[in-house]
Amino acid sequence: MKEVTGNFKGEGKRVGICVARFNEFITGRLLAGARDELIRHGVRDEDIECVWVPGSFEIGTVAKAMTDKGYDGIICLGALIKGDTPHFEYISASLAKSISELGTKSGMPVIYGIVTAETLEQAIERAGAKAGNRGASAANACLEMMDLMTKI
Ligand code: DLZ
Repeated sequence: MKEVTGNFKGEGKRVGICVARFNEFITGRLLAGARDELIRHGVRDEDIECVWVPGSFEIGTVAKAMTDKGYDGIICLGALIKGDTPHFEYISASLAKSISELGTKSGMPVIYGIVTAETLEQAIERAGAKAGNRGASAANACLEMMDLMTKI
């Protein structure tokens, strides 16, 4: 049986990161985690481009515009924290759908690195504390997918 797998090799790759400024206390840490992971796997810092958007709601629009800018992969980073408004429900469902559609329509890796949390404490846990760093794991998925897409 022939198996096709992606390796975590970032040499020569260009990566675009679309990150939400809302909840920047969390998203700044996701960005740091993603950047560190990409660099440790061979992506050059100058080949990483980060575009800040106001909030997670805007990620889909900007990530779409980024799909034809010559990146090998795009990572979307945001933090949706459940509050007293229904924003969380509206945005989280539509964002997951639009990021997934961007990947299927463009044929390039578009990675979902959105923290969805009930509380600020939960979000902190996923931004570099006891539950890891969602930005770093999104970068890993991006590295694997960028390599995989060159093989299939
Ligand atoms: C308005 C809003 C709220 C209440 N909560 C969040 C959130 O938890 N995470 C996030 O990334 N953005 C939030 N926003 C901002 C919206 O995503 C958007 O930027 C504004 O509604 C402007 O369109």
